[in-house]
Amino acid sequence: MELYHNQVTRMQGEFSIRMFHRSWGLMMIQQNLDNPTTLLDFPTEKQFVAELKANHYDVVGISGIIVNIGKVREMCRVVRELSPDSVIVVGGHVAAVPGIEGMIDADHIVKGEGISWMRSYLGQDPAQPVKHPDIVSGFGHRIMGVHIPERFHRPAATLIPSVGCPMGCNFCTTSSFFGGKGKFHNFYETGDELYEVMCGQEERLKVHSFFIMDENFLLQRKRALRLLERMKEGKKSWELYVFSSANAIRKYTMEELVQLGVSWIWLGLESPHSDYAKLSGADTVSLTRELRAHGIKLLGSTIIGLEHHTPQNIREEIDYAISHDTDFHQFMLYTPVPGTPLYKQIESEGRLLDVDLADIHGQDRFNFEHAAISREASKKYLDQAFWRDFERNGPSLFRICRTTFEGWKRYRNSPDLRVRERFTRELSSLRHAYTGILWAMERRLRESNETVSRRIHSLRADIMRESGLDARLASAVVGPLMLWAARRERKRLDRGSTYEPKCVVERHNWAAAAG
Ligand code: B12
Ligand code: SF4
Repeated sequence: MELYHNQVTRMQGEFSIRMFHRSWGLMMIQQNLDNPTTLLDFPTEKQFVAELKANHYDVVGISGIIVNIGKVREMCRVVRELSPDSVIVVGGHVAAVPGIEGMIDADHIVKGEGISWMRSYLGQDPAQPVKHPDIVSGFGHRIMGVHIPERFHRPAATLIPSVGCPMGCNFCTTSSFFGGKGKFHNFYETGDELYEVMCGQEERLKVHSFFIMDENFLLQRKRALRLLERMKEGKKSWELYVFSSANAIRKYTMEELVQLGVSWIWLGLESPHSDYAKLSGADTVSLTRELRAHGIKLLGSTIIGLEHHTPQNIREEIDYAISHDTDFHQFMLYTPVPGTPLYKQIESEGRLLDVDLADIHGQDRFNFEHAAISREASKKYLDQAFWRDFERNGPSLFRICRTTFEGWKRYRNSPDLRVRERFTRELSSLRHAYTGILWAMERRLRESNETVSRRIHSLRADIMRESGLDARLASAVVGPLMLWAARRERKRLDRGSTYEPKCVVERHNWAAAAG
C-alpha cells in the first residue's frame, strides 16, 4: 500500500520514502451513500470474517485492481459461506479483466465509475452532487526507518476532481477503464466547486496542501484558472500536487503555475522516439529544468520496453530519462494490461505470454513477447533504470530539498504574499529536520557515492548559510540520530522486513439506522 517504495524510490534503500495510502475509491463511495455502511480498509482475512459474523450485510462491495484478483476471489468465497443472503458487488480495475465473470463468484461486476452505480443500485439519485470525503493523503510516514508522528509533518488532503483521462494513450488503464479516448468523468466540473471542497478540507483537516488525484489536472484549463481566481480572492496560499502531461503544462505560464500553488507534478517522460500525443512538441528536458528552477518538484515517469527499445538503444534511452534530473523518477515496464487497447492489439498479434494476473503490474517482467528484449532482460533493464537514476541523481529526499530551496531563493521576496507565504512555509521544514537528514545522507554516501555526497554537502551548507543557528542545531542533533537510524534501517531491509498498514474500520449512518 505504498506508492514511493513500490514503484518510485524502490532502489533507494534506507533513503526510500515510506508511507501508506487509503483506498480512496471506497472512501468516495461510502461518503455518498445514505445507507448504513462499514468500510474495512486493509482487513486481514480474520478481520473480514469477524465483521461478517458480527453484522449482517445486504450488500458486500469489494474493490480491487487486477493484481488483487486472487484476494477478491477468496473474499467472494468467504462471503458466500458466511453470509449467503448478501449480494456481492465487485468494482475497481479488477473488473476490467476479460472473462472475470467466470473467475469469481459475484452477483454484479461494475466497470467504471462506482458512486453513481452504487447510488442507482441502492435507489438513490445517481445525479446528486458528489460529497467529497476528508482524506489525509498519506499516513504511517517513515524516513530512514524513523516513524514521523503525524504532528511533525505537514499533511496534505487528497482531492479527487475526476476519474479517467481523455488523452487515451494505448497502454493506459485508467483512461480505458473510464471510457478511453475523449472520455472522462468529472465529479467537480468547475473551479468554484473545487474551491468550496478545498476550503472545507482546509478547515476540517487543517491543511494547506492538496494532492489532486486527477490523471491530467492541468488539461482542464478553464477549471484550473477559475480555481486560481478564487484562491486569489480568498487569499489562499495553498500547495497543489498534481498529475499532468507535458503538453498540458505548456498551456500555462510559469507565473500561473506558481500562483496556482503547483508545488509537485507527476509528469510522463516517454522516449523522444515515442509518438504519444501528451508529449507532442514538448522539449521535456528544458521544461523540467525550468519547472525545478521555479521550485516545482517533479516526479518523472518513464516506460521501459517500448516497441522500439532494443538492447542497443535502451541504455541511451534510460540515460536520456534520468538526464531530466527530476526529484523522483518512476520507471514502469511497457505492459499490455487487460482491458486496454494495447492488450487487445498484442493479443490479436498472438504476443501475450501466460503470466499470472497477480504479476501484471509493470514492476516485475514483461507479460508479452517483445521483438528485441526477453522477459528476463526486461527486469534487468527496469532495475538498472532505477539504479542509474539513484546513482547519478542521488536520494529523492536530497533532490526535493534542492528544488524547495531553489524555489525559496527565487520567491522569498515575491510581491505576491500568497506565493511568499508558501515558499516560507516550505523552507521552514528544510531549516529544521531536513538539515539533519541531509547531514546523515552526506555521511552515509561518502564512501559509496562521493560525487552525490559532495552535492548534498554543498546544498546543506547553502541552507545553513541562509538559516542561522536553528539549522546548525538541527543538523548537529538530528543528523547523528538519523545516521544511526539509517544504518539500522539498512539492516532491516537486508533482512527482508516490510511494513504493512493496520486495518481501518469506518462506520457511516449507523446511529441513524439504530435510531
Ligand atoms: C492511489 C493508488 C495506489 C495506492 C493504493 C491505495 C490503496 N489503498 O489501494 C498505492 C500507491 C499504494 C498503489 C499501489 C499499487 N498500484 Co495503484 N494506483 C493508485 C491510483 C494513483 C489512484 C487510485 C484512486 O484512488 N483513484 C481515484 C478513485 C476514485 O478511483 P478508483 O479507485 O478507480 O475507484 C472508482 C472506480 O474504480 C469504482 N470502484 C472502485 N472500487 C469499487 C468497489 C465497488 C464495489 C464498486 C461498485 C466500484 C468501485 O468506483 C470508484 C469511484 O468512481 C491509481 C491510478 C488512478 N488514477 O486511478 C493507481 C492504480 C490503481 N494502481 C495500479 C497498480 C498497478 C498498482 C500496483 C500494483 C503498483 C506496483 N507495481 O506496485 C500497487 C498494488 C497495490 C495493491 N496491492 O493493491 C494500477 C492498476 C492497474 C489495473 N488495471 O489493475 C493503477 C490504475 C495505475 C495504472 N494506471 O497503472 N496504488
Ligand atoms: S496522458 Fe497519462 S493519464 Fe492520460 S491517457 Fe496518457 S498515460 Fe493515461
